Amino acid sequence: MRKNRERKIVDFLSILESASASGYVSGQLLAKSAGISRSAVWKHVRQLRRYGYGIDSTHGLGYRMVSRTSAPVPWELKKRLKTRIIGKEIIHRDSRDSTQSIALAIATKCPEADGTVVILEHQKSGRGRLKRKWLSPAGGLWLSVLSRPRVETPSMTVLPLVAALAVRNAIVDTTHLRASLKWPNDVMISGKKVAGILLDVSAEAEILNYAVFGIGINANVDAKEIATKAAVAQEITSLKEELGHEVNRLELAAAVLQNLECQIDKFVSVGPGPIISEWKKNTDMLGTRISVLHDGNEIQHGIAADLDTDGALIVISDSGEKSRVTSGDLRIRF
Ligand code: BT5
Repeated sequence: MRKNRERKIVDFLSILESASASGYVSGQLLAKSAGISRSAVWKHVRQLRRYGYGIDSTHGLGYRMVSRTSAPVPWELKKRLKTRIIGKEIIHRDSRDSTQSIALAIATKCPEADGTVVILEHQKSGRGRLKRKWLSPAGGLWLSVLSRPRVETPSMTVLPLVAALAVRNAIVDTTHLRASLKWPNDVMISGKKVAGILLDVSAEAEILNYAVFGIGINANVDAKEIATKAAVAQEITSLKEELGHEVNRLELAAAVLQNLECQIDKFVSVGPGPIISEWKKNTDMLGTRISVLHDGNEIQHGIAADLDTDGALIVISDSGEKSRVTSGDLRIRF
């Protein structure tokens, strides 16, 4: 039903687009070319405007498309993707609870589904790690990707780093901002968090069944407003604030999906080595003093010395003792 509606709007869009190339097109002609009624033309125009297309309507002249959308709608996103698996199926909705719960439901219900992408314009109950809330107003890029990479369970711990690296690279490709990585799953700009990754996995015996990568990027949102509404534990920012103008979320989403597939493929074919070394090249935190927090309480501090081959953080305490940290949050100490 929904697929059918989407098909109709995409067909209408291509008719309007090609007619607009030579000026205004009358409602009557549009109706005739699309095989729909005049009132259906008006409904389609209203729908396309809601999706972010600029359509001018002038009495006596008709309609003309004046600008394309920058929203990550499936038909535009698919045109930009050169991926093999990720994004073959894209679900885009205005508002639901969380992209992660939708993608998880698909993962359990449809064992053949692989590469499915779920995007919401607004999440009513966005999730962070450890049952934390993730505020997700309109303007952000909130998406989940269902993936079934052939990896063995011991190397699963590297998956959050795979995704964080892909998101960092996508932000750099799209905005040219200087984005860096913070262990375990944050993307930072000027010391402030701009994006976070949530990973849910299911595994049987030694084999990963599926992974759902939840990706939240503060794209065109007001970070200060988010910070006052949520109990944010660290300074946050948005791409809009760092750039001084809005980012094209459609191009950003395409870059995220493209980079994610590329990093997953690399991980599956050559293992964690290249991921770990690229991650280390793109972080500012190695060599700095950090505190490791669990539930907001400091449990350890020292120098963030290195990243182990499984993605664990190696910390050297003041007394020179080396230890591995496999979970928690970090606070950089100055
Ligand atoms: C994360 O959690 O960083 C993972 C966030 C994943 C969100 C995506 S959106 C699409 C998908 N669907 C979901 O329901 N979730 C995923 P965590 O490491 O727990 O970070 C939470 C902390 O990040 C907060 O305490 C804040 O300090 C900070 N933060 C930054 N931007 C935020 C935002 N928009 N909302 C809430 N907290 C934010």
